[in-house]
Amino acid sequence: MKMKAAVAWQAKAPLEIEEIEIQGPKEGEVLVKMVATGVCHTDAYTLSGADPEGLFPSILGHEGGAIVQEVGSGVTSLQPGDHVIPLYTPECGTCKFCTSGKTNLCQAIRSTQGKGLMPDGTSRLSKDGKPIYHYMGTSTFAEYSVLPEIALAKINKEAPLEKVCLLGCGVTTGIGAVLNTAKVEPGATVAIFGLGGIGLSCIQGAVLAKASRIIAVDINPEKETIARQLGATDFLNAKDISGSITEAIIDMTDGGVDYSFECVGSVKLMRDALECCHKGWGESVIIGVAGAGEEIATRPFQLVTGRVWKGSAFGGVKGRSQLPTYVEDYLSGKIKVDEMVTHVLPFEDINKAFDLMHEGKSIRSVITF
Ligand code: NAD
Ligand code: DAO
Ligand code: ZN
Ligand code: ZN
Repeated sequence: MKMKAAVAWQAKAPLEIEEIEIQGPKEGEVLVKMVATGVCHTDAYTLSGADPEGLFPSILGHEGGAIVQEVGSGVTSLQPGDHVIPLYTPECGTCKFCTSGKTNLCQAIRSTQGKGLMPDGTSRLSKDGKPIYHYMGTSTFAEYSVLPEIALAKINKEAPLEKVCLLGCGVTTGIGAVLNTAKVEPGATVAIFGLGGIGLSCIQGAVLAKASRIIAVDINPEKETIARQLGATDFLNAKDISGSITEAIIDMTDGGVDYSFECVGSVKLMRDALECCHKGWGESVIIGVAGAGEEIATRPFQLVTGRVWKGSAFGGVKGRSQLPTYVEDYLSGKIKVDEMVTHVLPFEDINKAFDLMHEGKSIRSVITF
């Protein structure tokens, strides 16, 4: 069938709203109608050309809220009318990764997803007979998308999709990194670098973990208000610090923080985040995605003396089995999502969402269809 989609024809160019073709679901696949999608920095990163996995032309977007329209043969866990959140980190439940109890990184469809294709090695998206790539297995910047059953989390129908779409990436990633990856304990001190949708959600996670001190760092002074509203105890504008940000945080915390989170994608900041951690036990979690080919560095002695460097994808959350609980936590008021939505834009204005992000004016823009 035909649908409207925002096509990324090439890197560094605005998306173009086009009428394209989408094929129905094959075996094990599901057709969903998108109700809303957030725009995450990772979409901008891929569009910038810095993503080594970036493929063009493609339909970007991975923070969706949708309703099941049609299921392919063999699909048993979903039916038309179900409300779902697309998962760029699927959960098959049976692969070596899913059964390890050690990671949320299911690998069942990884090889084809990374090539912009469905598990059978083909695309369901095309324009005038020419294939268009899927993106992160989700492609939410379109009226419809086809996903494998294992890449859809069924959620409570009472949850507003134009809000809980942000649980498809930003909010879950930040909260999960704090609670699942770092496992911050009550009374711990925390530093968070970068206060976009991810970093602000780390603040929420740190509040839920009952951290005693939450130091929020950004270069945009306008982030201070929302950071404090969400529970940050301190705000540092990195541009105002005369010496190094690392020294400033070490001085504020009697030797460094217990946990830090890098939510920008800067390898320089990743080093700062590690080195502002306390000797002997401090742990730093990399969440930001760095540019293609970039590498992190520190003196090995930083690790020899007890600091730990780790990373987190989708907050360590298993999408099908754990994300529905995040939605329930939103409905009960435990998790804040509405506060992240600074702009709601019609699909036709999707490029404005990228402009607002680059200008530092938005936390999350939500696109409605
Ligand atoms: P965003 O653009 O909304 O926010 C980034 C923030 O960082 C902005 O507030 C900006 O002012 C700030 N910043 C920029 N340079 C800085 C500096 N030198 N020091 C301090 N602050 C600085 O981005 P987002 O959507 O919150 O995403 C953040 C990062 O997380 C991106 O790299 C994104 O690709 C990545 N990400 C990772 C995962 C994951 O699972 N690991 C998931 C989603 C996003
Ligand atoms: O399993 O090898 C893998 C890749 C899983 C993808 C995880 C991506 C997380 C970071 C990218 C930012 C997502 C918006
Ligand atoms: Zn994202
Ligand atoms: Zn799996």
